[in-house]
Amino acid sequence: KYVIGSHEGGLVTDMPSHDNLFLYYGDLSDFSSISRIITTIRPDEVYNLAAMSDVRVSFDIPEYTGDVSGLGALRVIEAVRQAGVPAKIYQASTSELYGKVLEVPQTETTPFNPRSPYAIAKQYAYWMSKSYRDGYGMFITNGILFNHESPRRGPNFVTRKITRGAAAIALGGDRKIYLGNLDAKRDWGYAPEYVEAMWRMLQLEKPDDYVLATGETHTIREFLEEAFRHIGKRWEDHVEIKQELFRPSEVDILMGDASKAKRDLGWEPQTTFKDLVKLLLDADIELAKQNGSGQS
Ligand code: F7E
Repeated sequence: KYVIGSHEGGLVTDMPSHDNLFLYYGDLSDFSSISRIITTIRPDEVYNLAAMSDVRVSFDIPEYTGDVSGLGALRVIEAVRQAGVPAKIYQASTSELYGKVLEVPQTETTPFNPRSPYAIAKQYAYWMSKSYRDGYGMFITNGILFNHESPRRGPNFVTRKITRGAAAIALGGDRKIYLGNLDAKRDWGYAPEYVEAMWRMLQLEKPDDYVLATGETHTIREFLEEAFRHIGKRWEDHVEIKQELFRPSEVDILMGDASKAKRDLGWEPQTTFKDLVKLLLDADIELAKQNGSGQS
């Protein structure tokens, strides 16, 4: 619900602020709030990273997801257009657009085949971005990001769910981790590297769309194996499968080819799968220690 800007007007007063960072209250489902912020700040760059981003939850609240993740993007773009601000816009597109994939690996030219209300909302946002770029000549770029993880990942996503659980177990907690489909394959990268590439996209002369991915794919089971290898335990002793955590329709395999980003942005991911699992796990072990052993 907060929009970050670099201008003091309309500041949210109950949030901590920093010398060059100001927070405004806004809501993607409310055009007037977005429009007011854009008109007040007159930004040079807009990064629309807001969404109802939990794919499984999008099956429970499809209408809300369409409103925020789909129409919400249109509200941002339209607010910029109406304000007449020459802002460059980054739209957070997603590998979920590929859905039941029609090609492996996926590139910027792979056809979309979305399988969830989340992915369909994001497809609307993707095409709106393209349409305003072509129709109005606006600088709008779609970053088609494959899964990007960090210690800040919400605990409802699979990587964090596993590393939080494994950290608690490592510190002696008697804990079960409840999971759904372990066979799905994901291309997981390290989020800060992806954010650097988002910024690079907006420094280009001409807007375009870019896949950001590592080019490697691993099952959820492999993630579990790697995390539990670090703590010297067997994941099979701590994981229980729950039917309700399966999705009505699954995206089975995601694996991206980021050659275009390498060519135009000079971007290449640095963090390997093994490094990523270790980094996420170490952060959760540290957090669990601070919160008291096994309590994270
Ligand atoms: O699921 C499987 C699940 O929720 C990954 C979002 O940021 O990345 C993210 O979407 C896989 C799926 O992420 C559990 O079925 C098994 O196959 O961590 P996730 P996601 O759906 O890939 C894309 C790029 C986005 O754009 C999204 O906004 O893991 N899985 N068991 C599970 N997943 C969850 N969450 N919880 C489980 O218990």
